Amino acid sequence: MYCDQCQESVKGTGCIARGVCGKSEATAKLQDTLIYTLQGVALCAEASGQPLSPEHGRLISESLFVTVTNTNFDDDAITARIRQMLSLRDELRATLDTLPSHDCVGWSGETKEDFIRKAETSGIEALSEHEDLRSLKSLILYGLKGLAAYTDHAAVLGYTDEAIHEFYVTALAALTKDLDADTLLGLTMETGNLAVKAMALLDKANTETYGHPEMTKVNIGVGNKPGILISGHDLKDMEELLKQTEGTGIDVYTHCEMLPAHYYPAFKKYGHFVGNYGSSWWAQDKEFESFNGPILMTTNCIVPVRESYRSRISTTGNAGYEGVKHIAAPSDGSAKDFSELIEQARTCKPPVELETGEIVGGFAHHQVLALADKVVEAVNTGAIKRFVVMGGCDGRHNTRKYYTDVASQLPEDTVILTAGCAKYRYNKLPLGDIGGIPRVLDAGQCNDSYSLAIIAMKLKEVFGLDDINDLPISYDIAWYEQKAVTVLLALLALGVKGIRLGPTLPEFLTPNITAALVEKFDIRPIDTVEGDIASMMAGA
Ligand code: FS2
Ligand code: SF4
Repeated sequence: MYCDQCQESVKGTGCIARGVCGKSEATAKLQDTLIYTLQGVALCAEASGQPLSPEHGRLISESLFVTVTNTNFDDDAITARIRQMLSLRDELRATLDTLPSHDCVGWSGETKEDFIRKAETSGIEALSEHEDLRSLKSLILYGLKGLAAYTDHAAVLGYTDEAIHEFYVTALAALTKDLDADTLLGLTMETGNLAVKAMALLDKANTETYGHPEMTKVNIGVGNKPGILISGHDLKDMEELLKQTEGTGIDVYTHCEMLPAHYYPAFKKYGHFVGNYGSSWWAQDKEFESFNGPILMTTNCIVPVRESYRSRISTTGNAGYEGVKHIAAPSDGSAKDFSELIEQARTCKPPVELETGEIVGGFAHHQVLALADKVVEAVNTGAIKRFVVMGGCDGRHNTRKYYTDVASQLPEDTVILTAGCAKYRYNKLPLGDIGGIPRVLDAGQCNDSYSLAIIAMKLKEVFGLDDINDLPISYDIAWYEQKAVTVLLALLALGVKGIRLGPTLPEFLTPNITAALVEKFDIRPIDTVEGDIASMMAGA
């Protein structure tokens, strides 16, 4: 196996025997073969000259999502996906008079072992012999994976965009071709443009379905009834779980990236939606143990499951984990059935209390723009000197203490704008407020980074500026998995320059490609806490 797609990839070599994330060699290879199969689908779709049907576009979104870090560790589920995508490729291929000449169009396999073997010649290393071109292709592929995850969340709510499906064809087909660096750089920027579209689509889907997030205080303590814990990013699953648990005497809690569900008006009516339990994804092994009740993982991030809660955890949607119960969506489109979780919860003890109090969030674009007068006045009077966007991902490594230290040491006239699980490094610090505006404004999940871009563009308009980079906003982004790559490409496509990226730059970027990004976008690695704060406060 060879995998370098996340920030925790082994430095210098990538993960080559087993993933730091817990991904086995077989799982990694199956995921590579799934991507290779999608390349065959894309080449055949491109050659047909016909747009993908919405169903086929959806299948590609799901298949890409399955390969995002910490989403699916179930070899049988990935094998089934490969078979499904091979038959889609064959269906498209049968319509062609002339076949594209590439192995991904013609190869075939049947068994899991065939698919594992195929990865030996079709993984990331096969994208190009030239390391810089491979680096650019990796950047496009990883951006595409995150983009697909967001697109799939929107599709679950009935929102689709053909342009995104068409881009899957263009980008996946491009991975099979000998293209020069300029063409691949252009495609990288196009991935950013489509990432903006995907995040806008998901924002529309979420807010039209569940209302605009509102400023909300979320309880971080526990009640005295048994509960079900829901994690991941899928708001439709959240809705269904709340509906099905209503009146059962079972409480519902969020974990990690599901925290922002509390901010949506549609979910506030549920009295048994008690609060958020615990913290970031990587702490789940301990926190799931002490939660005591059933846990539903709707997407990433899953960490290797401990025996102590194996019988209590389930996956759904694109998430999967070998040996763990999977709750599939019925093929007739009816609601998923969470009754087993409810029955199991009745036999469980209430959660062990980890902490008490409240955290505040819900500052997506609609809420912040409702406060725009207050915000603009605070900037004009000098009460707010600078905004620092600190969105993105959290991760296991101690080096991420940098973000806690930056948050706690930033001057008191600064406001942190955040989205994603990166916030768990500082969202419980007593940072106070500026004239009633909290110093940490949480927009929501990682996809709600879109909100931060909308806020910046609105401020640019209000302050009559020509360039988004003239705003008193600095970007100190933390990345871990491929959705953060997508968010980064979206910010670059929107013209944001001078982004700090940490805790380390991606392993898959070669020195030459890093230099190109530095030259074009002034991307920089994080440095010392003191140095970065001084530099950000000076507008650099
Ligand atoms: Fe955090 Fe993990 Fe949101 Fe990422 S819970 S790193 O997948 O998507 O952010
Ligand atoms: Fe390694 Fe990250 Fe790939 Fe897992 S997803 S195998 S940790 S690079």
